[in-house]
Amino acid sequence: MVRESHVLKARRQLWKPPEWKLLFGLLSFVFVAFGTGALIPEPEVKIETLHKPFICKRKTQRGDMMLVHYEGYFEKDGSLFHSTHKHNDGQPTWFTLGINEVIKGWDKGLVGMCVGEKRRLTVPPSLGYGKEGKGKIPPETTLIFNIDLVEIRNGPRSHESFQEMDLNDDWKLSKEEVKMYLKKEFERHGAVVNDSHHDTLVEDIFSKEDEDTDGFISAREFVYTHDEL
Ligand SMILES: [Ca+2]
Ligand SMILES: [Ca+2]
Repeated sequence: MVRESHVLKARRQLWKPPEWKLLFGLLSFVFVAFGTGALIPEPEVKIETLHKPFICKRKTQRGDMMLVHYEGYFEKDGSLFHSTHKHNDGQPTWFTLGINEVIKGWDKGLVGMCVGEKRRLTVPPSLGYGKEGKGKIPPETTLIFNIDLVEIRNGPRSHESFQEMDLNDDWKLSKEEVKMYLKKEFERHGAVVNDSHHDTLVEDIFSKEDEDTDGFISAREFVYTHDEL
């Protein structure tokens, strides 16, 4: 789950929901680190490739946005609990890979996937909805997903986004570069924010992303910081 800082919470209160929604993708790299891994090895997600397209120009990596159709079943009795074909007005759904936006089983099981590929994931409870369950999902439930990848786009944490932000191509982001990018994005979405707001936001981003506190966000810090793997 993405946790908001107090600054982001303040932003959300200032802006109307549609603007917030647009900005959410951009700001999703502002999230808090999770603790170090557990001592007991986690059960893995089982990945089966049901269909692999002949041509594959690009494979998914962490930070990419993925558009998928999927069906979710309970392993126990094989019953369907969700289908984008049936429940989502028949529309596929977007998410960003590898940033805890979706269950861990998806973040782990949908890397290296091609457009047109179909996978079946068997997700143990610890990589799904855990001991608590959620909504229709009872506690301690193993889930099976059939997932079709429809489209890949550059996400906010992709190398492509990094390159766009890194104006002088030195493979690290200065505060000025991050500020320029935010300003451009805010303007593009029609949000009016004054300079001091940008500064606060930049400071907030650096406090979380600049792990070695050298005053720059390196490519590694940008793409991989706070990933659990
Ligand atoms: Ca730079
Ligand atoms: Ca750094």
